[in-house]
Amino acid sequence: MPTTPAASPETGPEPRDRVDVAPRQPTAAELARAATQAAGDLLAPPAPVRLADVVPAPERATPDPAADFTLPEDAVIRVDADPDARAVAEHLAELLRPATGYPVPVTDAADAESGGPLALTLSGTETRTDPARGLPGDDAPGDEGYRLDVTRAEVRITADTAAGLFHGVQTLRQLLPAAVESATAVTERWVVPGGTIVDRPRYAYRGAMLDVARHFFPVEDVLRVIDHLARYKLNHLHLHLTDDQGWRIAVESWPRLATVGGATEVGGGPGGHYTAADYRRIVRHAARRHVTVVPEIDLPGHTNAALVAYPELAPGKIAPPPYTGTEVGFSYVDPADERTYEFVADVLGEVAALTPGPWLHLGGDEAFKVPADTYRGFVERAQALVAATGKTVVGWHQLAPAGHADGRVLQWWGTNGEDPETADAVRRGARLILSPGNRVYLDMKYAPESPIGHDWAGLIDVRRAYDWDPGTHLTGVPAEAVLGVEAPLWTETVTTLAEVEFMLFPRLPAVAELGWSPRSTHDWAAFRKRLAGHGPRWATAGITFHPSPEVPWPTGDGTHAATRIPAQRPDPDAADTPAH
Ligand code: TNX
Repeated sequence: MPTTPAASPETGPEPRDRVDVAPRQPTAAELARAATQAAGDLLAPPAPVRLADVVPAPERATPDPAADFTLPEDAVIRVDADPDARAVAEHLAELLRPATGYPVPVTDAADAESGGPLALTLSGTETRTDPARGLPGDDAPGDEGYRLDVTRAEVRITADTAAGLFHGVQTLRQLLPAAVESATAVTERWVVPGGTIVDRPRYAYRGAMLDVARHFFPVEDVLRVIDHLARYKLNHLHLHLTDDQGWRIAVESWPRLATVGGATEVGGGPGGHYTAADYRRIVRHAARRHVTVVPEIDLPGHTNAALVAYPELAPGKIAPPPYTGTEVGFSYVDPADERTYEFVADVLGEVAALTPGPWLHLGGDEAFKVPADTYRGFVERAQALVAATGKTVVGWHQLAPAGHADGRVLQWWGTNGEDPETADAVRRGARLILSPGNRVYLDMKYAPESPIGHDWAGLIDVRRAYDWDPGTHLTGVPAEAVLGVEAPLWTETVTTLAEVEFMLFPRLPAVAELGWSPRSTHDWAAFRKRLAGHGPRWATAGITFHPSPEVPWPTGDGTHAATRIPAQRPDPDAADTPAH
């Protein structure tokens, strides 16, 4: 892999070029697209991939340079006759066919003789169900782990579960040349580096959040975001479905929530909402990629859109005007009216029924106008209504002062690693998802000149997103209480899929590595080099990304891409969302 970093990890990145501001301000989409295109142009033809180049870093990788595998044109994928495993094999075939142009048929074990040289094997459920083993032992892959063996003769992925096979497939994808990301056939030697990877996640919950309320994103955009998560072994997509500016999920018993409450967004655009069928499509696409959807209905605050649709829910019973600005904390549903709890029960019941995953996110943030005691009472009733649906409560850490509910999970988004109230809730049984605002808030700008984003939690470039430890981050919280990490993307300033991608890449893979890789692999200097090899993959896949100066992207003439960060001038023809 070419590594010609101009900056050492000790001294940090070189200062960026000054960017002149054009007299006509280009749109954010134009800027993001132009920056990415220029970054793509700077990327040299990638060098061969090494077994240790995978992101997130595997638990163990043992290269065998004598065992490189080359994919033959007549390759067949052989898989166990299990429907979920078979679906993973089909997924692998779909990944391989466009760029290789090979037919890549899938066959199950019944006619194994004819299959190979790609094999996906369920090692049997015995490692999970054998009571003597209990939790995954030293080598057991567990619910999501896998083993990948690459020899000259074959590539074999073995796991206890289809999820494990799926993660193994994502690893294999990264071990193929970057050209595998091409949507059309290319001539390439499809070499996979020889050796063995044994891998499993550090945390069970690894997620990202998309705010579809501030700006609405159509189903297709959400599906593509799910694909991005899956690439990096993230397994939860949290959808922030409701806020002051829009209500995005159809609720049959309260139809005006979507039809009226959904018809607005930040900046005055038309908004939109997901029908039950749309939402099911999202959930299905996610499930096929072993991603669980976590729906959030934000209560009792962040509810202006609901109040516009149903003034009876408003304190004072007067409809507020629709809101398309970006302030927070002014709205709330009337906690003193029993009708509010009927509304909460109806909405949570319908959303729960549409959602196969175990979680319902109650929001709970920034209800500034609700007095503390009233807020606690409201949350305790809402938590009970979640329990009545059979789901487990997730909520922003503002829920902490309310009584514990069985299994409840708090999502911490503070910025200083100190929060006695949250630590106390953990002592009472809560587990935590860590989303520290100053580390993983993907709506923060990378740098002062970033075309979109906020900076209230600071500027977050790749190193800042990567270089912290979820296990020790919050004072007074034991490592065992941490269920995982999640990177939220709020969309007050984010309006298109290209802008979503610009904010996700390259920070999302950094957060994914915190969630998946053992702490022993954590190493910024090594990570930035591994990550650099992904630039050509994103460029090939048409994924918009921020060409961070902290990452030694491979360049044609051996210079560091950061020294040539493009002046962020738009290419007038490049404002569209990239095709994929
Ligand atoms: C805080 S974080 C919010 C959101 C905003 C975000 C902007 C949280 C739970 N609430 O309502 O969109 O800041 O960065």
